[in-house]
Amino acid sequence: MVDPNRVKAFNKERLLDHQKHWGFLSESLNHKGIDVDKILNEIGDFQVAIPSWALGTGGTRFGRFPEGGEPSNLVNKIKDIGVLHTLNKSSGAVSLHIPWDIPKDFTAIKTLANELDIKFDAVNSNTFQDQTNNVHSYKFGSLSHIDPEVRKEAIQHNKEVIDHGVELGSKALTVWLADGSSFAGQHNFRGAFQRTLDSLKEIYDHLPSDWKLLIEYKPYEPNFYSMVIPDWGTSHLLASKLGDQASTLVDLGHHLPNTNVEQIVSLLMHINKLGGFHFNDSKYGDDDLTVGAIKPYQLFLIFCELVQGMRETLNPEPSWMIDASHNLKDPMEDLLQSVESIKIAYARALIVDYNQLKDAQAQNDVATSQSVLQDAFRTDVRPLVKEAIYQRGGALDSLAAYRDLNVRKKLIATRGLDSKSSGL
Ligand SMILES: [Mn+2]
Repeated sequence: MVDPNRVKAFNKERLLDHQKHWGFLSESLNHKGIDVDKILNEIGDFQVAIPSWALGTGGTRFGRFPEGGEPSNLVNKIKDIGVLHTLNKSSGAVSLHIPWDIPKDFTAIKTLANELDIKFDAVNSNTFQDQTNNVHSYKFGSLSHIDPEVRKEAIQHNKEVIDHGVELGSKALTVWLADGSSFAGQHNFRGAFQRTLDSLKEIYDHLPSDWKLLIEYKPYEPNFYSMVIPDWGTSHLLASKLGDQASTLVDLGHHLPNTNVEQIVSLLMHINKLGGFHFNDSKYGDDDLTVGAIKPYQLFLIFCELVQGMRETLNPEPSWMIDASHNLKDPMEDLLQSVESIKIAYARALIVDYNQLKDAQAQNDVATSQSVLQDAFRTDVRPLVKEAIYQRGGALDSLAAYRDLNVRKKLIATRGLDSKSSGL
C-alpha cells in the first residue's frame, strides 16, 4: 500500500513549479468568467471505475507478456486499485467480472474496499467463454442460443452475477454478448434477436428495483458476419422493450472506424438512455489502447456531449469505466495514464463556452462554432487537473509518483515475478 505521507513528500518537491503554472491558468480562466472552484470540484468528484481485468497485462490471441507481480486474487486486485486511487484520487470504484472475481469472503472484501474508499460499480457477466462448471457450451451463443437449455444456463449465470453484486453493494449489471454468426446463413436474424430479448426479460425481472441493466453493443468480433447486438440502435431497441431500468452502454472501441460516437452519446442522453460508458482508444477496431492515446480530439468532443447532457437532460449519471487492456505497458501505469486522459478531456469540456457556442449555432456561424470548441481543446488544462487531484490529496504527477515509489518492484518482490492476474 502507498503511504499518503510519501505522496505528500513527492508533491512538496513539485509544488512551487505547479503553483506557477496553476496561477497563470486560473487567472486566465477567471478572466474568461469561468467559475474555477466549481469546475475544480467537478473534476475532483469525477471517479472512473477500474475493471478488475485491466490490472494484469492484457493480451492478444497471440500471446501475453506479463510484467510480474500481477494480482492473482480479488484481494490483491482491490489493493492495486487502492494504490491507483491513493495516487490519483480518481479511481474510487471497481468493476468486477464474474466468475473471475467471485469473492470468497464478501464481508472481508467489502471491508477492504471501504478502507480504500473504493465502491463497487457495475458487475459484468461472462457468457463469451465456457467455464469449468458449465453444463452447456456457449460456442454457438448464450442468451440467443437456439437451444433453450443453453439459454437457461446463461440466464441463470446472469442472475447469479446480480446476486453477487447485491451482496457487494453494486447497482448495475453490464451484459455484453459475444453472440452472433461468422457466416451468412448461420443465423436467422429475427430469431436470434427475439430469443435474446426473451432471455434479457428474465434477467431484467431478477433486477432489484434500484438496479440498472446496461446493454453493451459491438459491431464485430468474436463473430465476423453478424453480432446479435451490433449497434446502439439494437441495444436501445432491447432496452426500450425491457423498461426504465435498462439502458445502453457505449464502449468507445465498439464502433466501426470513423463512427460519430459523440452524436450517439448526445442522442442517448437526450432520451435518458445512456447508462454506461467504457473508455479506451483505438486506431482500427476494438484495440483497447490507453484512453486518449490515439484520438484525443474525439474524446474531447464526446466529453462536450457528456457535459452538456449532464447539465441539460434528465439522463442519470452514467457508470464510467475504463475498458482497456494491452500487451506492452505496466498495466497500472497504463491505467494512471488513461484516468489522466479522461480528466483532461473532461476539464477541457468543462471550460467550453456553451453559451457562445449556442449563439454561433443560432447564427449559422460555422467558423465561430468550431473555434469555441478548439479554443477549449487547445488550452493546456493539465494544471487544472493537477490542482483538482492535489486538493483531494493525490499526487501532482501520478505516473511519476508510481515510479518514484517503486510500486511495481515492490509488487514483484511480494508476489513474485510469475504471479498472474486471475481471469486472464
Ligand atoms: Mn466494454
